[in-house]
Amino acid sequence: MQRALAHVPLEAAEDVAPGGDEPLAALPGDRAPALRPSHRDPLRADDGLLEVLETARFGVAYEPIVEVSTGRTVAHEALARFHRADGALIPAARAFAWLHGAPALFVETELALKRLQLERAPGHTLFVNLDPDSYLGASGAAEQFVALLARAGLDVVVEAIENLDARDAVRAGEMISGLRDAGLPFALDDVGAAGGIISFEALAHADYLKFDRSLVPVPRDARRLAVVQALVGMAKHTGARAVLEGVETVEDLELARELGVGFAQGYLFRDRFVRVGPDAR
Ligand SMILES: [Ca+2]
Ligand SMILES: [Ca+2]
Repeated sequence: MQRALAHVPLEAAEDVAPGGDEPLAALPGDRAPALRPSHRDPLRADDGLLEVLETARFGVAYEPIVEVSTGRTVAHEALARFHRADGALIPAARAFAWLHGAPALFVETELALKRLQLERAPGHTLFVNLDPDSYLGASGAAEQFVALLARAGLDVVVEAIENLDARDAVRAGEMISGLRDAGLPFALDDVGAAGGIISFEALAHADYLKFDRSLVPVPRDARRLAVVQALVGMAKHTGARAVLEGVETVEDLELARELGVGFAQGYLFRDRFVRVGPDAR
């Protein structure tokens, strides 16, 4: 599934606060919070973000997805990075929250981000995050995303970010149908995260289930683990592969093994992170 790791070792934290790396567990990933445009002031929201967007100062953090049984990197997840000219990073979640209020710019930005992520992919299998609000954000956007991702010359898996309310769930469903029609595999992201919505449709057809990092911290709740075990058992029947996110320690990796989860992702593998900055092109 994956060729040799030519780019190892580098790094690419899930997110990096201005000034340094942070462990993955503390960070929300590429998932944009449910911040609505009415809740923000566009002027105050601009802490250099507009300039970053206008000058396309984008980067990518690639996190390895590791096969538990062999320790091999089998794929990477691409995470968007927003670099100010002074070198500081604007947190991705903040940037995406702002972009939700500017749909056309959101689509344009996401297309540029995806192009970069595909172009610089460190391996043959790449997981990319796609938000229904960008997928459906403009007329013709869905077709552009599908064309870009399906013709990438890579094995692309689309991580479907599910949102918080019923209307968003409908949009997520629409995106998942579109991806399936295009033959693009998809991963259900952040399974088990508080506030997530998982439909039977999504569960039945997902190619990957990515279990949310909130599952990992100790003390581990026996009933939640039982739910995960049942989902892993279900995945064996549907043919989906399971990924445990937020793996930070060898004990976390052991948890993945015990649960029968085939793949792991997280800060434990930080020596294999790969980062591409805006000036690397
Ligand atoms: Ca993701
Ligand atoms: Ca995730």
